[in-house]
Amino acid sequence: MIMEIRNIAIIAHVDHGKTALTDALLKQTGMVTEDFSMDTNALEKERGITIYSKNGSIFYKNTKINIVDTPGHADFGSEVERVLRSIDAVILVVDAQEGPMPQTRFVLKKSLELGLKAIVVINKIDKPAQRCEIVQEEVYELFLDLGANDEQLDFPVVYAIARDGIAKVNLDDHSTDLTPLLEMIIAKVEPADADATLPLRMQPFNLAYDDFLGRLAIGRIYEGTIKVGQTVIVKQPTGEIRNGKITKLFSFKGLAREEVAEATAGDIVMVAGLPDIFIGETICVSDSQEALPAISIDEPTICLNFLVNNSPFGGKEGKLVTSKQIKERLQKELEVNVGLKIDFDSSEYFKVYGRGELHIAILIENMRREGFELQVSQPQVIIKEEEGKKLEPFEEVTIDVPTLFSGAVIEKMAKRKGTIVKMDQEGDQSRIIFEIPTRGLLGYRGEFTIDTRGEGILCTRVIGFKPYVGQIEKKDVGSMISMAVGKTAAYSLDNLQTRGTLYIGANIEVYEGMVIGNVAKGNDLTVNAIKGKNLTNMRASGSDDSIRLTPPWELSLERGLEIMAEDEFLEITPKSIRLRKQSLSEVDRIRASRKSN
Ligand SMILES: Nc1nc2c(ncn2[C@@H]2O[C@H](COP(=O)(O)OP(=O)(O)OP(=O)(O)O)[C@@H](O)[C@H]2O)c(=O)[nH]1
Ligand SMILES: [Mg+2]
Repeated sequence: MIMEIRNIAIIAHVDHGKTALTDALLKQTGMVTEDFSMDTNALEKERGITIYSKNGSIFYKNTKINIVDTPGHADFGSEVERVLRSIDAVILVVDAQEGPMPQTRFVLKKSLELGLKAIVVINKIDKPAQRCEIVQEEVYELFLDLGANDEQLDFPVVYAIARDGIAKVNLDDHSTDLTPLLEMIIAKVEPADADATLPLRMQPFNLAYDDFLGRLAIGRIYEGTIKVGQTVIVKQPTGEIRNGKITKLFSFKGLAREEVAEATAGDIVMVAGLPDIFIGETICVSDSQEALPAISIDEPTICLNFLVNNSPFGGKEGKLVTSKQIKERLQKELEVNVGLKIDFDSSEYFKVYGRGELHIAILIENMRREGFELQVSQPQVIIKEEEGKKLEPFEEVTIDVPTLFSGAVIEKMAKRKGTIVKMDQEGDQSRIIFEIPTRGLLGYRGEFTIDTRGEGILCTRVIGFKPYVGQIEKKDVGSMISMAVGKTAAYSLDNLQTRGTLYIGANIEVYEGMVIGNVAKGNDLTVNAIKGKNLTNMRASGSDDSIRLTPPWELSLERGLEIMAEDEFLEITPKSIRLRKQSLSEVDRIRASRKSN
């Protein structure tokens, strides 16, 4: 018997509870055990965020519901975009306190444009500061604002405590599980359009890899039936074709893949046997069939260079260090990371284009965990030229802060060429929306956290390219650079820490040209950090042991990317993150700066 199929994606702003909801749906339908979470990747677990879209399925009342959980962070927007074409409706989760946020708008806009209908889940209704009614109103306005048609505007609403696996249709209903949401899905999401009699057309939206089977494509069958052993044609959106053969076929049961002999239109399945299959291509059976519309993904906004680590400490800590190894790894990444672009033309570096600092940072973090060593240059925004005019990407930044700190935020944002679009105050909390060139925003997050004592929330959304705004002055600290090779001495650091913030503590190996801290006032400063107390001078008071250093502000990958200057490289190894000048000796630096002026 063929079951009815419903295909849905869960979308929302970051942290509004998509994964909690997906997990609870899987648990309550008996697909996974109690302590399971869809955030299975090591980095996802560590950071408590979703990075990759993932799909699974549940069975309810003789219906198979394929569910795609998506990430909410703006940098992973392409992970959402690529799945939206393959599903029939979205569950839009909105936090009952925060209301619609920038990424709510982004993902809803993409969904509405594709003609998808939504079920709105107002989540976290257990929060003491929930504002369910107002939030519901705001969601309606957002739909209107984004040009939803009448059918889309008529969205059903479910209230939820996703964390506890509870959903209800009316706020004062009594409910102990997600049945009301499941019923809503069955009632409101149309069964997958499934004409099994037509010739096969299937489109992958995700790729996976298996040591034995090679590349796997996860996609939706739009028409027809797919069978193991079948000869197929792969058609690119441009019309080019190649031949292939399906060697294995899997359907999803919970998160497990279940080998099947055939699958029919409407379902989401995984196929093996097409070693060069790519996202957005069409798997079909005859050249006369039209390719399915391409899956469109927004353009990257920032870029930086990846290069071999040629620092004096290069090659000591990693096992994959050559240009060839880095190139192969980046080529592999391109197959699965649809928001990424890479230019391999230069012989000295690979130019990597991404959707934001976190998008790039996750790639680098994965690489260092695999044993790679590399250097990267400062992230730069992508400047376009259109009709002789220079254009740069702009972002809308939504900031929630205690009103006490709003002055400091406005001042800093103005300096970085941000302008206020809207300002609201509720109690002693303020929400300020700015428009700012991405270039101005780069490097601001760290300062924002300090300026708002960690109590502010900042989220962004790329709004497109606008005329270039000219020079932006934002860096008012210089770099403190080691002039010597050796181990840092507490005695020297004790003096140096009065000049700025140190990135390293005592007894750390440094090299000439390595950046060991910043200088609060003024330009770069070359220093000696390895000089110990002069031991022959017996009258010198105090010993190294009595020196109490302020704990260093240690560089993480993201901090490094954020604070690094244009003439620096961030050196990344499985064990260390170091910042260095591109020119290691002071003489070379002076020469280089003369040349560029
Ligand atoms: N109070 C409360 N907390 C919840 C609820 N649902 C989820 N949370 C918490 O909210 C946090 C974020 O939940 P996630 O499910 O990871 O959010 P997400 O939308 O998947 O986040 P990203 O995938 O990173 O965008 C977690 O700490 C959850 O425990 C809820 O109904 N009430
Ligand atoms: Mg999640």
